[in-house]
Amino acid sequence: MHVGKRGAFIVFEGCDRSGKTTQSRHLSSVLTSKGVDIKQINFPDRTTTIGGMINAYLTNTQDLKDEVIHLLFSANRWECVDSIKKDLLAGTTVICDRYSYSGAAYSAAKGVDFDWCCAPDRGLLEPDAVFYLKANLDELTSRGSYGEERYEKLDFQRKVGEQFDRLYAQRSSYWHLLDASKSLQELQDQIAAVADGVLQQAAEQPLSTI
Ligand code: DGP
Ligand code: NA
Ligand code: NA
Repeated sequence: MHVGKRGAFIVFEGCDRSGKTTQSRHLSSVLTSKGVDIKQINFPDRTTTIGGMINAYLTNTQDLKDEVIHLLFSANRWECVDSIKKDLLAGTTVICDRYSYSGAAYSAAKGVDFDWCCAPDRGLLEPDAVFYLKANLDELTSRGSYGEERYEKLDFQRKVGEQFDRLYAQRSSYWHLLDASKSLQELQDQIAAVADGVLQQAAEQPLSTI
């Protein structure tokens, strides 16, 4: 294990189809080409047993109470915490597509109490940076229709967006707001400009928890 500087924990958040996945992959390849050791992950991690239950819910083969699926999404993050921590301490930068903020935003959008939604994720690792891709829902749908999964409906995505805005309003200093309607190139440049500083700062700071 590499002794010394830890890696940074970088999270991408936003509504479905806001471009998170494209941007997180792009940042991973940019940093990799600069010689940074990168691991890319995403939540939900559908490969675990809990992830399989989440997948059944999202693909509408299984119905679950709002509180139950909420806790499963949180448990899916908890089951990865040790591996994320190990990577960060070994000097690997972890780039993560969705995290606890999706947990709060999607369940609160259904009307579940916001503070209750945040509680199960307390104690998870705190990101060094959150890139919030704020989408204009009308522009997003003009790019094509949503998929078939449970949450992929315009009215629901609007509510999710309101909850992300609420999280942004009470944000910590490490949130970065990005206008998802900008061109891929503009977004890539904006993210890359922030990322170097994030890596440097993270290397000097101990890990903390939410
Ligand atoms: P994705 O693989 O990023 O498309 O995510 C699948 C769907 O699950 C997407 O609609 C967002 C939603 N989602 C992600 N994380 C959570 C969570 O923690 N709680 C809830 N309720 N939904 C989530
Ligand atoms: Na999706
Ligand atoms: Na994704």
